[in-house]
Amino acid sequence: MTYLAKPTLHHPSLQKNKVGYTRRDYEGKVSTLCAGCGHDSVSSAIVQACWQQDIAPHRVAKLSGIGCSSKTPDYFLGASHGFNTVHGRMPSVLTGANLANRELLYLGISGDGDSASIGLGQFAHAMRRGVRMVYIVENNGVYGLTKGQFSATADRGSVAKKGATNNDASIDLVALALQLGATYVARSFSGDKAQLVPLIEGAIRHGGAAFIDVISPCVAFNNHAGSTRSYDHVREHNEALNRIDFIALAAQQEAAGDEQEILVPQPDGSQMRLQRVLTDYDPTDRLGAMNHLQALQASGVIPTGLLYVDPSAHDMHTGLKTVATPLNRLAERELCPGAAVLDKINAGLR
Ligand SMILES: Cc1ncc(C[n+]2csc(CCOP(=O)(O)OP(=O)(O)O)c2C)c(N)n1
Ligand code: SF4
Ligand SMILES: [Mg+2]
Repeated sequence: MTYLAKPTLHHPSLQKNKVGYTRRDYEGKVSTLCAGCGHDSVSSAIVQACWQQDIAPHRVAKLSGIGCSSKTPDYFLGASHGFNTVHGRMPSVLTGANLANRELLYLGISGDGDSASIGLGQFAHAMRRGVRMVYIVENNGVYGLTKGQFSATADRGSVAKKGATNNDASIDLVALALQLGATYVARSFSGDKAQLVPLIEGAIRHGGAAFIDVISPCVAFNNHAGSTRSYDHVREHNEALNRIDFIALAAQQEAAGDEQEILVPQPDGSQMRLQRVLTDYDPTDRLGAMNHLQALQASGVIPTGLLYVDPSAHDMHTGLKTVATPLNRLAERELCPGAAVLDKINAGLR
């Protein structure tokens, strides 16, 4: 039942982060998802990442669509702003909120049905506009909430719980995000928190559109033999390309230790250390990444890790030249500067 709140009493000795909050302060209500659902592990990774990144909970806006995945914002960051939108419409509502106030951290939580079917157009435009956000798709290959129909990300040839085979080609959201211009693109697995938490942290720090496709098994409808989104299948075929670590803000920028290490500058002046696992993979080369991923996927591998990052990314506001101050802090004089200013704008458009 979604109204179940967790006890708010904290043990006084719980460790606090730099902004004075314990990890418990980032939790939400008690989850009502099926026991073992991958989505709960993603929620827990979000809690961990926000706490470790010292983000004050009230500085976060979490938005979602419809689905089991889209229910999860109720289960983390209970003290943050939240908006559960219509099915597939999270990206446009998030874009509008971001335009009104760019000072918040925007977390967009969606499912493969929500983003790859009804919301595909919305997903595409949020990526190409470079909306600064952490966009997470909890990808289980099915519509979990409506009892397990194949979603558009289900692999061709994969078999449903009741035995039907999926004959349709699948939509690869990572390939789409790369093609559409997202500047931080990653894939992970809900069962690998050690990989997922730093990927979310990297996305939080990123200066543009960050997309993470998290394979998040549905234990009720898509965790059987023949499924390519089951825990067993993903554990067997998952291949990490790299591992992320962060180097705190230092007076002097560090140099890469060896050729296995790539240092990616962050908007706050710190550096992200990427430890390559696959030696010839360069995550700063968009075209190379697209080719490499296609080749790996064709051989049955599920490549995970930070697949692409543009260290010099900028967001939608840069292109639109919008005012930096959140709209709710502008006074009437700034919002309605008068007829003379309007005349000048009109004259400039003639
Ligand atoms: C406009 C509209 N169409 C269809 C539905 C029915 N519906 C609810 S959730 C859902 C799909 C959810 O799948 P996904 O986004 O993958 O989330 P999951 O439950 O798998 O986490 C659908 C089709 C709806 N709620 N609204
Ligand atoms: S139906 Fe599937 S996606 Fe929904 S809560 Fe249960 S396991 Fe998770
Ligand atoms: Mg789904």
